[in-house]
Amino acid sequence: MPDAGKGIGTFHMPYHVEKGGTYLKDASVLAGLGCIGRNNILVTPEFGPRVRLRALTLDAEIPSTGPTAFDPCSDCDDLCRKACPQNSFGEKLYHSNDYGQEILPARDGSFSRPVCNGQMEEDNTVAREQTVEGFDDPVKVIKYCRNCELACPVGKN
Ligand code: B12
Ligand code: SF4
Ligand code: SF4
Repeated sequence: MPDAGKGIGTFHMPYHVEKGGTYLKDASVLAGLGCIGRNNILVTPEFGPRVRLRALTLDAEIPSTGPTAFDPCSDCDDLCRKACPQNSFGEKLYHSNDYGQEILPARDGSFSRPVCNGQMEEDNTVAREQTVEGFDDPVKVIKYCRNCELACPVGKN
């Protein structure tokens, strides 16, 4: 609920899109934080794709910065895609005509959500319990694939 009478109200933004959350990458591009790379995630000039996004809804009108011209992918040899263990970008699955818009996943419509998700399921299966600082008992630590993120050279320096 908005915090009425105490300045600008805030609303909790659910994380998942199907529960009322927003498309965080698209919102970030529109807010001028970076661009969607050929790895289908937000690439920022400062940290490359190695960022995690959260949103808070404010009860206020704030003008959007708008997208920037930042585009590191135009001079890159697709290091992100080559690092994918599942070849999630191997086939063009989305076409502008079918999708009703020019903006497509991974720019050219080649990102396969089920194929990438298969890697996440594999990562879950091989995860083992480990002793972790701050926890009394061993906990299951899942090391989800981040190859398309970690292979990107942007922001590494
Ligand atoms: C569901 C989900 C998944 C699913 C499906 C992914 C998908 N693309 O659909 C699975 C489990 C496979 C997944 C995998 C990963 N995910 Co994920 N995922 C999400 C979640 C919850 C929703 C994404 C979604 O449904 N998008 C809608 C679909 C239709 O769109 P899309 O495929 O992303 O394509 C759009 C963009 O490409 C965009 N676009 C393309 N060009 C342009 C240009 C402009 C100008 C604009 C405005 C938009 C735009 O338009 C397309 C159509 O809308 C978000 C959190 C959130 N609430 O946003 C995190 C999120 C996207 N995931 C994230 C991450 C890090 C990952 C992984 C690296 C796994 C990991 N180790 O964490 C992989 C990377 C996969 C990849 N290369 O895309 C981060 C990305 C951070 C970043 N730097 O952008 C997010 C934002 C979570 C977070 N809290 O930060 N994910
Ligand atoms: S590795 Fe290259 S093509 Fe992939 S997101 Fe980074 S700059 Fe773009
Ligand atoms: S998270 Fe791993 S499996 Fe999914 S697209 Fe990136 S590199 Fe491929």
